[in-house]
Amino acid sequence: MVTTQAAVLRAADGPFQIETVEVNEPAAGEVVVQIAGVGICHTDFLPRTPVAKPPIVVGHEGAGTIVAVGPGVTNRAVGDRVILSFDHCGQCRNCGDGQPGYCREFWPRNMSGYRAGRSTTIRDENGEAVMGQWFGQSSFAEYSVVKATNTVPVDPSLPIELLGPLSCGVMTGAGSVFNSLAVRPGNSLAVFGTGTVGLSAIMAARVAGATRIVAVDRNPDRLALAQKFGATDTVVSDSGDLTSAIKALAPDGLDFSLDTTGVPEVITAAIDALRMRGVCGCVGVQLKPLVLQPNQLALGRTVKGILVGDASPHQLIPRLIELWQAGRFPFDDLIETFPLSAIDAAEQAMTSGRVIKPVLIPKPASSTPGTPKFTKDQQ
Ligand code: CXF
Ligand code: ZN
Repeated sequence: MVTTQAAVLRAADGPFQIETVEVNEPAAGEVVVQIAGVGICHTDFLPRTPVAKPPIVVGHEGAGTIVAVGPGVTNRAVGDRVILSFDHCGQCRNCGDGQPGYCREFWPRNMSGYRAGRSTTIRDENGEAVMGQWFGQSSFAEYSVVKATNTVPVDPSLPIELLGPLSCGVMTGAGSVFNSLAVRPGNSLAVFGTGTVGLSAIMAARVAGATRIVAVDRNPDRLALAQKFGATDTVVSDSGDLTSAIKALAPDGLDFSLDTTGVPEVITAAIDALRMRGVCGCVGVQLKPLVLQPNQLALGRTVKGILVGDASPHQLIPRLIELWQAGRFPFDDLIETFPLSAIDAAEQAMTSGRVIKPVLIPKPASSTPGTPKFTKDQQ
């Protein structure tokens, strides 16, 4: 085990607490990563709902340097820079189809906080189990135990501390445009909600050659940002009837729409924004029932649910990095960094809308990864 710091959520409505915890040495097929930076995603707040019970270490957009490898790991080595991705079984039909986001074990492997078999990787100072496998990584910590297969290697010259969001929010938005909707040159698209997922979708739509990209949000500042990333038109969503505002821009409707909000009324407007045979992608986490109006789908329209942008992280993340290096996908403009110890302020900055993508830095950039001192695991 290695003794280290982690942000532990002990109560659904409480603050995160920076605690000294013990992280296991890696088991077969696992590696230990010293986290250089980890993005906060709204899904990390699901343990504030009845989804996963505290105590838990969340965090699922981690990136850092491998400091230990477990038995049987041959394709990763100490010193490798990696982005951490979600867990999947690798055996089921959808994993075999290159769609790990639809793994039949996605929910227990990623949302329970435990490894398959319910063992944990983190214990607190009293030796009590803390859920340590949130999305297979629990990376709001200095060290994360993760399966080698869930790590995506990256060039060591890149700013690793900023790359974690590529594995969830950014990949979800970009993948929705490239994979799920398959936007082509000349297409038109409306994106509802301009957080990380929506803005990444807008950047991807510009890359894909969409000629009309309508950004919709309540926040005019966000819409200004959306224009910077490629939106050609903007609609303030609480300034009246959304459907009429979009119809005024595109009377025949748009080829595609993408809802990132999960709000049923917004999804309804996203469907209404479509032309005949248009496709609406729903990537927002929907907490209430969606009620469709008579004939809303009758025009040959499709409504499609999307998880993690229908993406394989090993394929899409390297492509996004190439686009970023070419100056065509400036996802790092969405990021503001915070020390891990300022996690509550970072959460507040995100939920208030001031910051789009907070990234937590567990240790100052000057501290170079070292070999952690593992003592014998008691499990
Ligand atoms: C999540 C969204 C809710 C279902 C599981 C995947 N994506 C990223 O946070
Ligand atoms: Zn996420």
